[in-house]
Amino acid sequence: DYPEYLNAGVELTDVMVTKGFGDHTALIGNGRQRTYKELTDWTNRLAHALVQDLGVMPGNRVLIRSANNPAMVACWLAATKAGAVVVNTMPMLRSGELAQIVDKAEITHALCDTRLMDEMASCAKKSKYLKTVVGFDGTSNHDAELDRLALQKPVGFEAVKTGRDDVALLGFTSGTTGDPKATMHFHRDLMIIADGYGREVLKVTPEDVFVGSPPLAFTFGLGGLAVFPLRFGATATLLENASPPNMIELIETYKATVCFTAPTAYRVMLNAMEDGADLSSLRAAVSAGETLPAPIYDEWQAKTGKPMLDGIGATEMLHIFVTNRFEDARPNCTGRPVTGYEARTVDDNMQDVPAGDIGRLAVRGPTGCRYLNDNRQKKYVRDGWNITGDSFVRDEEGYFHFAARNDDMIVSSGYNIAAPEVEAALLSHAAVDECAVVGAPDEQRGNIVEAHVVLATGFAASENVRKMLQDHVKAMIAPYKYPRSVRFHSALPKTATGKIQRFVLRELNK
Ligand code: 3SK
Repeated sequence: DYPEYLNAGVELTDVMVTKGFGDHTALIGNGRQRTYKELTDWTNRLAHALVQDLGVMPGNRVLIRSANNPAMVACWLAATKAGAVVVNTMPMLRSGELAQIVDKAEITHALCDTRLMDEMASCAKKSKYLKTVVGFDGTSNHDAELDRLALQKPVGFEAVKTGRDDVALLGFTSGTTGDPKATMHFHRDLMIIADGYGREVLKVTPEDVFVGSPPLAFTFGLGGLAVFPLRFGATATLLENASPPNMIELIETYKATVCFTAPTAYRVMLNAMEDGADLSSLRAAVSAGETLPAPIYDEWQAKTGKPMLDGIGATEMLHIFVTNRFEDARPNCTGRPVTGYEARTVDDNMQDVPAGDIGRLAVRGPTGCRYLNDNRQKKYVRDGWNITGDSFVRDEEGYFHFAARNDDMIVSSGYNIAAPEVEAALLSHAAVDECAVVGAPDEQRGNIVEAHVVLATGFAASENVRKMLQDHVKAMIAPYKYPRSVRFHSALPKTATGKIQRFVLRELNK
């Protein structure tokens, strides 16, 4: 029931001022705080500059390149107000990766933090689409071309009257396979994730202060660190380098109440609590992007008295669609669908598998899944259901339990072994800080279970430690699942969004 004409940029700024939040702090970052009124004026001036000086027209695809900071949020909102279709990108992308996005999305304009201009400029030089690249000052000192243009403009801007089903955003999947897909999201989708997950599950209020690590370029971050806070008059804190110590500092300084990050960061925070870090202001700890190991869930509950909210989302669906809730969160459980979404576990023929069996997770809901110009649509969307890359078990009560990424099932001597189960067993040993389990080719068994382990401080790689971990797994779960191969690393390869790149580990055996 959203109005026929809806502009998400306006909803998250001007409308919030009209609702009385003008003097409330909207964004904190790079040493500055902005109220909703200041953010509204800032985005309106920027929108004028985009339209008048850069010639942005409704429907143009505008790329934004930045780390998480208030200026990036302002550019995103301004381009949205101008009716553009925005593609937010991560700062670490190189010109070749930017070129893939520019070509796929037919980007005409790029707004780039001046500190990240080199790769953008070299991408633009070779592009047949991208004609306008303009710098903005990510440090919020208004000391770049786009800022100077904006400063000359009035604070009132008549936003483009976009339809609620006009495309506002293209989300690129992280592209670990090297062939990224873009998913289209409408103006109304941005409202739906806030009014669904944000309102129903997180119960956001204007008193909330958000903190977190996912990049705004990843829709997990855009929702958690911009859309949810701004929709409800709350405050978002933004970190260009969201290491756990930096997040802890923000939580302590601003008494943050809601945190969005991945399990590995929560593990570091739990350790920091032992050394006196005060995270008592947090009322919601949202974990997604990776499976949440039960020991982290349990320790968080024990130390804070509150459950962690594990959830699964997808760029395809814009945000989280199955989640635990405060009222009935459980360890080793991802919960139930967010209102408005339906989830099933299916076999290869789209038939429901019985409760208790592993099946492929399929989801249907109002925010997806629509790929841009991609014939993989028919592979990943069947009968209106998006087939995710994950296998889950649905229990009798309708709760979903993660089993494995579809490529994380290891078939060894005819046994189906879910790699995350072995990972959970390893993680329950004090010697293991992080681990990833993959299948390694083996002549006799087809595959063997191979564990890649980062040891905790105080433990060193040795034959004894290897044997100790193997025995530990044999004692925890069916012995045939133990890792016949254990390899030690100082760090595991990860994507920009913090997901362990298991394919890189698999490559080690090729
Ligand atoms: O689970 C994820 O990877 C995800 C992706 C996009 C948006 C939200 C989430 C949690």
